[in-house]
Amino acid sequence: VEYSASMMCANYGHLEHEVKILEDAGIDSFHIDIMDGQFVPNFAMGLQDLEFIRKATKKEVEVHLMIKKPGSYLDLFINRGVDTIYIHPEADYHPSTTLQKIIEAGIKPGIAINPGTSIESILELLYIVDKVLIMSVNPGHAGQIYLPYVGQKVDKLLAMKDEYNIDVYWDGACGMDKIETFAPKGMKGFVLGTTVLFGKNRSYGDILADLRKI
Ligand code: S6P
Ligand code: MG
Repeated sequence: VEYSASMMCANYGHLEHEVKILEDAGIDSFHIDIMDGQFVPNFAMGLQDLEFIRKATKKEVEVHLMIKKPGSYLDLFINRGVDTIYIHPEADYHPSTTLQKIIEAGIKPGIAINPGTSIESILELLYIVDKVLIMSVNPGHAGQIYLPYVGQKVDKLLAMKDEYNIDVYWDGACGMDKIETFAPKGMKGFVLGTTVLFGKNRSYGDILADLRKI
């Protein structure tokens, strides 16, 4: 199971230190949430943050674009050493073209699926992408509560992962209970934010060690 740190939840006063201690704690990758105030009602993380974190670590960096028309802004994100780019299909007129461009840039393509978006509506895209980020909260903010109706859809997608050759990842309100439930069902990885990793009175190392026991 892979664990990714949702860096919008990190302590920005000591960002370099945060990256370092997350690495030492054994985090697998860094998750960068980019929000444009249009596709989602919030602003988060910018290119400078991405650049800073990219330079600070050799681990994988994944970019989660919560922006309108991601295809129009792709040039800003390729050639920055990122490993994965997730787009939201609803945000793009031609998500397949955008995903193709991501592939041509040598980056792993991914789609993020909102709680209210059906798998049926993005079925064809599953043939294009390697990774699917399933959202268990509406995108826009950290620290939200889990939307239980997403559970059924998660099960459905996990049952399809071998046929479509995709890896499924979880984003939003990820706690120990979700990992215990969905890792055995084949969830490849989890994005960790305020629910389980950040702002606790325990070290990242202790928390990740507990998660690794699952
Ligand atoms: C949500 C964003 C996520 C959050 C993550 C935070 O719009 O895409 O990556 O940062 O969910 O985790 P938590 O545990 O605070 O929900
Ligand atoms: Mg995210």
